[in-house]
Amino acid sequence: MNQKNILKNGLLFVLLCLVFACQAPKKETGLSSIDALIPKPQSVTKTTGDFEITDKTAIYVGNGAEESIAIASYLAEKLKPATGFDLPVSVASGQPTTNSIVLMKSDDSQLGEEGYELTITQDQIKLTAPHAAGLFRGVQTIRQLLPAAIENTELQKGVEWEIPTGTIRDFPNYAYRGMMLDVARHFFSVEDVKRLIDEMAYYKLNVFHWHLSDDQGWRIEIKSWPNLTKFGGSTEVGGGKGGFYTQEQYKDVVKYAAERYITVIPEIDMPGHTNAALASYPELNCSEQTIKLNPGNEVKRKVPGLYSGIEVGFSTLCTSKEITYQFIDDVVRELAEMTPGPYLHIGGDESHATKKEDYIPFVKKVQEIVVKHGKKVVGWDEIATSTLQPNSMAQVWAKAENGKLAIAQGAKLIMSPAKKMYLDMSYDSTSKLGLHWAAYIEVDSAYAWDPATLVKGISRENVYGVESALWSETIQTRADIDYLTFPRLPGHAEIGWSASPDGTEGSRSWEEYKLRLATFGPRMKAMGINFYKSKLVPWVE
Ligand code: TNX
Repeated sequence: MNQKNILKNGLLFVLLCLVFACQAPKKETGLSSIDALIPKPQSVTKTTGDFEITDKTAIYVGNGAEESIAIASYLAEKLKPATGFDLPVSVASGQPTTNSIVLMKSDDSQLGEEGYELTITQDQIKLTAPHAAGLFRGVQTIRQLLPAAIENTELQKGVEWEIPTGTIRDFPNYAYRGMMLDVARHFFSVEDVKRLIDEMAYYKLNVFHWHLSDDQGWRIEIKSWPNLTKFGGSTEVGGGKGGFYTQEQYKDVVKYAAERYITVIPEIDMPGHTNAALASYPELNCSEQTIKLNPGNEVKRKVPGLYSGIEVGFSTLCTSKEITYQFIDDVVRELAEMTPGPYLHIGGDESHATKKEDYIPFVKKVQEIVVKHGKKVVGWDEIATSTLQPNSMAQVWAKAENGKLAIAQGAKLIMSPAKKMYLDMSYDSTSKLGLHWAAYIEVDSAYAWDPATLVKGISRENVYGVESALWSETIQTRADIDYLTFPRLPGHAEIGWSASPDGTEGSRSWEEYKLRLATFGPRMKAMGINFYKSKLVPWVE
């Protein structure tokens, strides 16, 4: 054949393939579940066959540790509604054999704090991990290996609850994989927060960052400063009634998260983003404030009123008053007392109303207060313009330069670049929810990048982890949270958990990932998640 003919035949072949593919019936199931896991495990070895969960399946824990029993019971509970099976959980005496799911602690320390190994044969599922957190992460893999119908809350008849056989060995790339929810711009109930925590757990996230205060609302009860919630908690963006969490509710959420091996990091944003506090306690203001709501619309008054707009950067605590630090000390003390996790987030972003020469010593002082109360500091990237405490971390959202300042001080970074990880950015110009000051973020753009190569001068060893951020100016309901969060969060979860094939942006393949994500359509649907049905994803029906 001459060159022309080769070209002609090649073209014909491509054309035929295209026509054929167009006419092929839509695949119903997409990839096998073991090929579709999100986040992608470090290693998967498939064998042929299936393990089937039946009403005779028993769950065993290999040793009596209370935590393992709790995780096994969590699994049984997750399996119950759709299958109708009430699988017994018990401590194994001897070697459990056929038709069993076994959870066991191992001394495979290579797997680290959250790693696990899953060995599935036709007779048995064996989940082992050196720590309880690993067993819990492995249970999420078991859920994802089952048919999507497993996530229904109603009984599903006629489904074979099969899991493909093979071995999965898995552990996270980054130690910190978080999500932030802003409950200040709009308030969300304890129930909504718990649901989000459940959704995070499914994708193996391990940090819930709770943005508890801002200009529009103060959402956490502080017993020594009761007006914060009494006044500051009484509104939200758009003028709705707002709300706040009692300390009991806060502790309940912390416990709920801990049962899912998720650490809560509470944030009190300061010195800016503090209008709700300033309106609640006049003494936190400097004598007179110029409140800039819009350029050309400047108001001078002693104490600001409550605020329900969405402008940023107009408020500041009075950094020169002693009472301000008494206030912060009390807030940090009460928060630290009910937060078992190691970190408190001090905000520090967009303090445009604070003079630079006041901001720098302020951030330094606040870190000292946090450390005095036994916690480490996380703050938005701006805090790196001050002197950081040895264990403080900077969360890079806007300025990579600030990230580099933090690195130069020996600090680690949490990567939340707004152009990639801000879940409040709209998908495209037709999206009805969200803002777009940083970017429109379609599902592919949220996924195909790498935190260790995004910015020159910030590399793998500087990055402690990644965090998705959901600001709530434009969202009010659980369905709204879902819509902006899904399906971008699974992609972010993978960026945090799964090492990108060769550490470069290009090696995280959207073309490969989108086929896996497509199989999560039915899963999200079964979970009742109001996700955005991006046209870029070949959703499985
Ligand atoms: C910037 S990100 C903010 C928030 C807004 C958000 C809206 C950051 C540290 N500050 O106050 O809610 O943009 O996208």
